[in-house]
Amino acid sequence: MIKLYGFWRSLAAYRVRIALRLKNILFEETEVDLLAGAQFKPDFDALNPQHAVPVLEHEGQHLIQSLPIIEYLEERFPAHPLLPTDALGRARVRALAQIAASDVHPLIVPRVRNFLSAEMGLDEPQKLRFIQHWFGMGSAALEAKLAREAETGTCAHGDSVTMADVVLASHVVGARLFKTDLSNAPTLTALVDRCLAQPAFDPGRLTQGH
Ligand SMILES: N[C@@H](CCC(=O)N[C@@H](CS)C(=O)NCC(=O)O)C(=O)O
Repeated sequence: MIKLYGFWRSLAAYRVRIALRLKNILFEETEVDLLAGAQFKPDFDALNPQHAVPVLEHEGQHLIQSLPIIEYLEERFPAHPLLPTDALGRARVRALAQIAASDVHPLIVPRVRNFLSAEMGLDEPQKLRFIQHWFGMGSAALEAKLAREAETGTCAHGDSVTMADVVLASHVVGARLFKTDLSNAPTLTALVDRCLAQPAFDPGRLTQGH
């Protein structure tokens, strides 16, 4: 049985959960309470010295980083593909995914937010401004790409759900959690809202505040 080490408030674990569900892969989830500091305990450090979720356990191996985990699932469980068959398509899907997962999300994770308050002295409104700024920048770039490019369909790439939709869903759910104004990203929010209507994209408690 595949095991996902995740947390209800983790956008990165949410991405892997969506991919597992879209591929109909049975898994069990162990919660790593990030709010209680469980990511720093020795037993979790042994799994991921980066002290972050998700970690995916499969066949005795432990994989980290949501995008490589999704790519691994794609290779090991090819049914219900999350990547296009053509190289250009795969590059576009990966680029959309990385705008959100590699360029925006790392700026708003708990360790960065904690550093901003503990080391830089930012108060809550200042931290929120920082978070909304980066979600806004990423959303503007995603909107421009999605609105301009002919490859965009009812989903981010064509009319079938890909890894791009998985990651864009986590981006929009996160942006809304931090009350980012997304009114200038109608293409992005419309396609994510179509995804969120599917059971595989259920964000669970993620929408319940931060
Ligand atoms: N790039 C990583 C991000 C992993 C990450 O930072 N996860 C967050 C939760 S979304 C975490 O566990 N943070 C712990 C902390 O910041 O202390 C991925 O996509 O898996």
